[in-house]
Amino acid sequence: MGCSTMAKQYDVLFRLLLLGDSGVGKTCLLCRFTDNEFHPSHISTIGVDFKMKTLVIDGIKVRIQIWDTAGQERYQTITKQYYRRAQGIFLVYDITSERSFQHIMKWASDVDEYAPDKVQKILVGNKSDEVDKRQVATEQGAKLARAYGMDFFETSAFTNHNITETFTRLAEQVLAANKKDLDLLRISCNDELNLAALEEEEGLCDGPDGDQNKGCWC
Ligand SMILES: Nc1nc2c(ncn2[C@@H]2O[C@H](COP(=O)(O)OP(=O)(O)O)[C@@H](O)[C@H]2O)c(=O)[nH]1
Ligand SMILES: [Mg+2]
Repeated sequence: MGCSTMAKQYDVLFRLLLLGDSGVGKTCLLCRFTDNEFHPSHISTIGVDFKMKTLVIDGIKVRIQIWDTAGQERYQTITKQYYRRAQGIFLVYDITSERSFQHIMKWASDVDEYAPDKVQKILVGNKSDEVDKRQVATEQGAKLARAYGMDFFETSAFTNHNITETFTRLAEQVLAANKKDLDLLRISCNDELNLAALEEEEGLCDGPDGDQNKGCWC
């Protein structure tokens, strides 16, 4: 495997996916995390393809590419391809919607079926600011997460509650799950961390130059 001499903007690139029913706040979570913006009135069927953000975890520059669904979740036309490339998945429900919580089981079974075995998952109960409209108790979310062996956060894209924590936690989990591969690469590349080569060798070239955030339509 080649060790590029070009300086990298990041050490490793991971793909994360936002899954959950339409309207739970996936697009808002993403816009809050990457741009610290909240647009209450945006059209819910319109989403972004993906947005990027770099985090530094244990001294490693982790660039995360977070994929949203642009309304496909409504019509259940999310392709298998979309799952296959994911290293981490957010399973998102809305604490004011019992239905969205029940559907987590369906989303989780799709993940089991289509995503790679070592994919990391995290359960997210969004809209925690909506205290009067709550239909799903915190304990219900925590219990489901325990049953699935996932971490769990309640978030609010509106108030910015737990947003950074949730995205960082999943990125940390993905990093830990891929640590063995990263260490191998690190050895083969001597002193230069060139973990992005992992991605490039898979033919998934999203170079640091070509990965500007796509326009957010929200
Ligand atoms: N109160 C509240 N509303 C939210 C929150 N996140 C999203 N929303 C609203 O929920 C609706 C659906 O959000 P959106 O991000 O489009 O959901 P998506 O279909 O899952 O992408 C919009 O009207 C948002 O303003 C939140 O944390 N709190
Ligand atoms: Mg959306």
